[in-house]
Amino acid sequence: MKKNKYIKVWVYTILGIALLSCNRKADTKDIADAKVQKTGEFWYRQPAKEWMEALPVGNGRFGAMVFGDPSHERIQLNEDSMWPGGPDLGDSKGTVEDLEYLRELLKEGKTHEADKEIVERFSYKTITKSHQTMGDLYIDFEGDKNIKDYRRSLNLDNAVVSVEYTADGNTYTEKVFASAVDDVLVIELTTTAEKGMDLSLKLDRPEDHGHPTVSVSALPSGELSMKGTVTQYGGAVGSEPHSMDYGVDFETRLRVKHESGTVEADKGVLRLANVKRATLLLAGATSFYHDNYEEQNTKTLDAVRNKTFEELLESHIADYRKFYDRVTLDLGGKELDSLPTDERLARIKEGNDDPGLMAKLFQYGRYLLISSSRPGTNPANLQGIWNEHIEAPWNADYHLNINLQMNYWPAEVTNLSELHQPLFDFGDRLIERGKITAKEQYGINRGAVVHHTTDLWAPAWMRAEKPYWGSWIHGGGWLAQHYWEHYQFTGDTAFLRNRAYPALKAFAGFYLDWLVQDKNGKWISVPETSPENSYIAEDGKAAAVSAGSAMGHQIIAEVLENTLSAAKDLGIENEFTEEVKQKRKDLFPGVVVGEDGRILEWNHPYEEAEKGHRHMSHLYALHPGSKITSADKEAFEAAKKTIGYRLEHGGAGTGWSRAWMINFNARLFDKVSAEENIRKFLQISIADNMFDMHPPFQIDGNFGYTAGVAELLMQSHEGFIRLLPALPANWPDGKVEGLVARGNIIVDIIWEDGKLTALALYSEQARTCKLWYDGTEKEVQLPEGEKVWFGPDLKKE
Ligand code: FUC
Repeated sequence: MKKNKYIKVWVYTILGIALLSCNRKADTKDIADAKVQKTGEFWYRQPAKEWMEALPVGNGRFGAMVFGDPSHERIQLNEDSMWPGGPDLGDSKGTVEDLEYLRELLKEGKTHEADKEIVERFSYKTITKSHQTMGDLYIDFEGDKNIKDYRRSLNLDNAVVSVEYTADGNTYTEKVFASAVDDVLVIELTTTAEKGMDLSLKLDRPEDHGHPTVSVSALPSGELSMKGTVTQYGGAVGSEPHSMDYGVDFETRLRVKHESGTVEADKGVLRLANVKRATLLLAGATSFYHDNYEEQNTKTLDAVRNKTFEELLESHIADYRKFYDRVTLDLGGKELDSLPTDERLARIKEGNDDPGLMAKLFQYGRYLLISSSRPGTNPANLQGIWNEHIEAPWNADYHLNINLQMNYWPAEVTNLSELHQPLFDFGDRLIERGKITAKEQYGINRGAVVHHTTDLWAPAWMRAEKPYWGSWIHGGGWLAQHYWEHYQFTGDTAFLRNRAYPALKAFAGFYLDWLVQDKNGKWISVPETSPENSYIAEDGKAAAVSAGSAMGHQIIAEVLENTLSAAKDLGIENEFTEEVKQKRKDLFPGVVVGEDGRILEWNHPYEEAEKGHRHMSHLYALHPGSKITSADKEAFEAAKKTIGYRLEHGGAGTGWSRAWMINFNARLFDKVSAEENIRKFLQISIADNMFDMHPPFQIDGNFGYTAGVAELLMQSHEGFIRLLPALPANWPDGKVEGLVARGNIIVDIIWEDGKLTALALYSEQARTCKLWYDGTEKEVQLPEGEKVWFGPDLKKE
């Protein structure tokens, strides 16, 4: 791949954009062809039989899974605020005395009692609520069709799902997209058949333990309306049996536009006869966002009344590409694009290579973030927004001991910084609740604590039926990293002042009062756990709660250090920062290398109950933290050993754990393991619709993979830009454009035979920047707002 070829692609790109923006009425084909296709599509020769074969669309808040069934089509609907429960905080659990008691137990070595007491005394009994489906749109086509040449696809360049087939010499099409600009789900059905199509449209929603959850009616306007309240039957742990927990109210509204034929409402079903083309417009709103959510749907649908399908599509694509087009990744392998995606995946499972599909999977992570997290929406949950359940696995909630954070690992480095915003909005709500929890549960008045799971209502309390997974206090400390990194990447000082510093200060404040001094004068965190592992206590039995843990101290160290750096950049120096400095200085170290050369997971060299545990918490400082680098040889080597040991004992078994492993491999410059783990990720953890599987479906692995691929190509956490630090050998030639390095530097890299051939850097501001490639270090000057090219020797071209 030569630079001039690369420039040519850019010229086409610019031409494409110009074409898109010129003021003429475009038709669908024009729009799709207007630009050189970059990533292409996932495609299949058959409809989805299972939900995990269906294809997702979303506008950040509202979306769907499209099955593409030509006879009985199912469009499963989702909205990100479909939760039971409400913003009531409920009773807090635990007191300062309880905390003291627990610390005493640990001092006396009564670990098993501590495990029991922490749950008894602190665990809040209300269960985390489950995110729920918004229901389904069913499209039933009448008559048998002799279907041929069936094709179903998700175009990643345009964010459109398409279905196409012929029957009896006529062509049928379906196109589905979720527009963020117009806030509607759009479905277009067409046929070339002279007599058109006969079909019926039905909205429905699963029951909650036998209780109906919606009522559907045809409105005088000819629209179909599905209304309900999100419920959670069986409510809360410890509540009355059969009680019902009520949550947000919602309405889903369907309007149909059609060419030729007729549309009639018949008892909550819309019947279309002899239509040659129909555009279905769906709006979905809830009381979480709008007091009058029905009126909101009317507004939404009225606003698009006079827009044609082509106009809706055109503005959808332009809006989507604003984000998506910022990054391209070419690893070759286009020749396999003629094979359906499920066949390509099957080939990988048989041991074949497919860098082209690996590149698409990278872009899919970006596609999924654009589709499930937009400014103003809720953050992407364990399933993004895509969930067909009333009670989803792990409630499709927000797990804070890696999962929610992993969702946002690709946000900055893959040039989607704005899409990080929902995490900060949610984080700020958690901080408010976490201040109350800190005060009521632990008697700490100057800070916030957030435990390990939460839901739409942002409770910060401890929910720990089992201590090893629930009694963990660093959900907030880990989130603080994201506030800091957003500032590191963007340099946005207003964000630092108004959002990041207050967040850091809240968690640092909590830690200052939480830490206790051990007999050597070191500040330690008690009680601790190492998610979600246990250790073998002195009596040979597994225990979870401990005095100190590697991850706890690594997170605390990071929060304290970032608080100080933030304060410095803001010119803040006071008693608080002085105390942070002191406690950081005497904090018990988070990275301690044991006698066998591995990093200790707890303060003592305990044996792990699960040696191959999926959580590799004691490597937080390697990734997503940035404390362990090759500059510290001992810790760097110990990290390698720690990973090797986990893997030898069956580690990285779940999708997200494997994705984390790829990020570790990148940070350890281990391209051989990276190649192997990427292959295993696709072989074991990727479903036919390219969703990550824990199993079951969990979207964190998709996002973690995308971040991992970026880290293999470029890193910037060491104060300089490291180029191609761990390029897998099966990606010998390639090109990446638009990655972002800390300091808001846009990085394009071209490589051949595994060697960098050209590099381009762009910065809005004139600045100095340090580069590293293959042992060569160089300081370069970047002019303001101008792309600069460098050769393999890092000299300007
Ligand atoms: C964490 C993990 C589990 C799962 C759950 C949603 O608790 O340990 O593997 O991913 O979150």
